[in-house]
Amino acid sequence: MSKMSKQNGFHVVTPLLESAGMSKLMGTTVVLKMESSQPTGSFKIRGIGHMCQNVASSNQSRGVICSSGGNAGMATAYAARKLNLPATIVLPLSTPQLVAQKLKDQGATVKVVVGKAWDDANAEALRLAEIEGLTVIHPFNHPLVWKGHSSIVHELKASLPSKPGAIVLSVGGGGLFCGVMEGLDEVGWGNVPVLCMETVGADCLNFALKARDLVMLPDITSEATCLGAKMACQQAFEYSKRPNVISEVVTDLQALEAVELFLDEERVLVELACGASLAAVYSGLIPRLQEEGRLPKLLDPLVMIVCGGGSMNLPQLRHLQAVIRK
Ligand code: PLV
Repeated sequence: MSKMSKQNGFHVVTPLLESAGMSKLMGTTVVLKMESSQPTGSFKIRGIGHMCQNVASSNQSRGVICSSGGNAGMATAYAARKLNLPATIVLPLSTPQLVAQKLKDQGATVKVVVGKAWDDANAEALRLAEIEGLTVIHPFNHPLVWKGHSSIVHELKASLPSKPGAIVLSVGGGGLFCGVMEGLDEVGWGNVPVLCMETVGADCLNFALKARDLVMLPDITSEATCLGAKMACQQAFEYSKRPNVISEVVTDLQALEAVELFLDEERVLVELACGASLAAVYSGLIPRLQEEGRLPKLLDPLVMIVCGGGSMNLPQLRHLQAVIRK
């Protein structure tokens, strides 16, 4: 392992770009934190890379295992390869085919379970970890993962001229959200409004908030499989009770339309999981929340965390267009 990767982790400092199209739509400056530019295509490398480094530095691991909807697995496989650790990635059946190939290309062992939700893959990963003596890398529920993700906020602090008017992000199990909240507290931005976006059928955080209890979704019915954890992590549920946190849900169609518009306007192809966040702008949700008095009128600058996603390419986009618009 090189000295540099030891100091800086495996992630890169991502570009922060002003979006002309979104700024025009919102009537305020919208900036894009381009996590799609990370190695393996999503923010996941921040937290997962940090955790894998921790595991490697203890010199006690025989290898790592990660259950994943796709991106956490790709980040684990990438970091493990750099650290010379064997990696096993367990995927649910719903994960697009292209992910398994990418994982194998990173040298990981891939197991696909029969269940279609991430939770099914997780049960199998825990079982295998026990039998094979592997270290579990959780895709979202671990303080080291949150710590790694919190670096996003430190980068924002270093490059934004002022405190964000709001931050928009996607929630699967809530790891990204926990990391951002931790980072906001650390830089003294703890009262910045945070808009948590999910898709209908992968909306575990919204479901729990409505129930006022950390309950489990009966099933994952969204095509945004990377948001498909049936239950949010406890820490995400705790953070979501803060008054500056808003939880909202969009349909798969709204997320897809956002992915398409983003590709047209910004020339970057992202996953539906990321489309959920982009839809907050493109579907008119943010102005509606402002009218309802749930978000302040002056948002300058509105930060969109473009979480990205490596489980997307043109054939996969065409597949989703067919399935969602059928
Ligand atoms: N995806 C996880 C969990 O899946 C995974 O295994 O890859 N945006 C993208 C592109 C993602 O891949 C994920 C998580 C999220 C957002 C949500 O992040 P989280 O889980 O930290 O809230 C089931």
